[in-house]
Amino acid sequence: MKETKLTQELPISKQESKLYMSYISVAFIALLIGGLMGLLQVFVRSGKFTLPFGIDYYQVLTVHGVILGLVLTTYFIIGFHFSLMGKTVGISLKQRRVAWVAFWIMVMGTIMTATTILLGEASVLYTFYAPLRAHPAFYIGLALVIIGSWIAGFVNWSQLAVWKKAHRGEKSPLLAFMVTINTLLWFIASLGVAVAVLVQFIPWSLGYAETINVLLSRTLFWYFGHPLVYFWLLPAYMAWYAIIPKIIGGKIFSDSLARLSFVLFLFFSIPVGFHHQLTEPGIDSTWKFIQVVLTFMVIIPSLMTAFSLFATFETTGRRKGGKGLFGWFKKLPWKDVRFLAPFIGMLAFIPGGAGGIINASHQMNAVVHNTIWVTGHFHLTVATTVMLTFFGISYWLIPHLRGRKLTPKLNRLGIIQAIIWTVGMAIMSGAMHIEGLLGGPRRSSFSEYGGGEQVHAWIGYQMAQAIGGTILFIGIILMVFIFIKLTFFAPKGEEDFPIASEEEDAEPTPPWFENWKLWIGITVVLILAAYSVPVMDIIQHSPVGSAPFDWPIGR
Ligand code: HAS
Repeated sequence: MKETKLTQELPISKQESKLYMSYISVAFIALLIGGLMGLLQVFVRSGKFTLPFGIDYYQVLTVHGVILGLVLTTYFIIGFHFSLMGKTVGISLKQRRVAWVAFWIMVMGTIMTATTILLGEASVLYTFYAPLRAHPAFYIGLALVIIGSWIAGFVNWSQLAVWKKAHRGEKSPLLAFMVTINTLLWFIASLGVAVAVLVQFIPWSLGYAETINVLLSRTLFWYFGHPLVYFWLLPAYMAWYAIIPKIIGGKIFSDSLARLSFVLFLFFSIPVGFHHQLTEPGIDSTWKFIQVVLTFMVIIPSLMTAFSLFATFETTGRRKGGKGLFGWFKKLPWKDVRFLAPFIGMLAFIPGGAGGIINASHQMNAVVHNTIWVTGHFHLTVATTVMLTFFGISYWLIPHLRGRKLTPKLNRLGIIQAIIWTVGMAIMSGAMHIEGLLGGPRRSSFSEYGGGEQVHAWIGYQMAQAIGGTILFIGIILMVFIFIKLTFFAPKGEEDFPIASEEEDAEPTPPWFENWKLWIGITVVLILAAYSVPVMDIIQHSPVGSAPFDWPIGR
């Protein structure tokens, strides 16, 4: 197989920039709205604040989860995917038009879903667990968002296919390969939630079905829900593997290792949803055990990533003259926010990942499940590791797309933003972890639980969460300010789109990495092996389904 330059770079036209920026702008609007909801939540949970105008806590919590967990992430990721594909394999006029169709379908779906939540007709949280029922427009809106995201993924696949036709026998650019894996993962995973929404939730919420199979709906949700977290994580890994080395003046440690870790994510991120259902009755413990084993397999590509990044950092630091055991560390560009923000994200993933391993361990899950520990876990992983990396990407991507420069002043402001985020999140997420270990529940408004003894131990940590949450909200305001500056007001100029090349002495990438049929085949076999029997069992042996509950109960 011929080796192509890893840094194959194509110019991005104004029309393309407009498309990519549209996706990314929705993400930043979502950040502001979702962040404000987060602030209200921590205030309510401190016990010192009640929501005005009869606004319901669970309505606010639903906006927070849906808009940050589903809207912000999906739009930013699709905008980032398109930029990477546009830069490495190109986009045709027709593909761009279809990408706009995807965007508007997603926007329509988002508006439908958001309206139902704001009208108080869908306070069902982002997991929309049955038997809580939302207005049908909530589910229809979600289905539209998913359909739009599929269309965007199909465009990405066709972009790679066109490139491959024109470059027969060459390996695909690393970033295009990674985007293809992530869109495949998303498509296969979201089939589960699409089936739940179309076959179960929509007919049930419209009144065509009287009851719903609760266990089946949750199983289909988590079939989607866990790979969802890797759909968030992999774009961060794309930046860690292929962008950060260029920013620090280094090279990619190994193209093959990076591809292998992405392929392993495709295999192991989907057949593991039961680790979210370890306390759920109705699923045989053998199948839970099998999926826990597979969960431990999905840790391996993250450990490979950690190893590869350490290697890149050390090699680059030493090349720059770093001496001794840790001298290389000082040579990293600490004053460059494009590096610092994602680096803090990497550091946060060390305790974040360790927390995940605790969650996945069956016995320990019994201690933390449904406590606010889990909320602490995902604020470290998605809200710190992933978000700080997305911010790090924004500092070069937005000026690149807008034909502007990241000025030293904005760089400094970005560093302050990253520090504020780190301090706020350390306080908030730390307090959540500890309160969770003391039994504090998640997904719940403030309550004194009839003056129970245990509750006293939680109050101090809930206050700490309010303090951490307030600091974080300041971080959000600052980030939105930087986004506006970078988009509209930063001086005109050219900002680099930093794509790294591989170390010269790395082994060539084996051709079998392009064997997509093999990767998809193994993924499907693993999914069928982990899910067929338990899902049949759930369908055949579930108790009678549940009638709907509307929130507030008795409405
Ligand atoms: Fe998780 C619950 C298990 C990773 C997000 N997780 C959640 C929920 C979310 C979430 C949103 O098994 C809540 C869902 C809900 O609403 O109920 N999680 C794991 C495991 C991992 C993991 C095993 N989670 C993530 C990531 C997320 C995320 C990533 C978002 C992006 N999680 C669980 C389980 C639950 C759960 C259970 C259910 C709990 C329950 O009972 O409800 C693993 O993927 C983690 C592996 C990661 C590592 C870390 C590798 C470290 C790296 C950094 C290297 C640092 C460097 C810095 C290089 C092993 C790669 C260099 C430093 C120098 C000094 C130079």
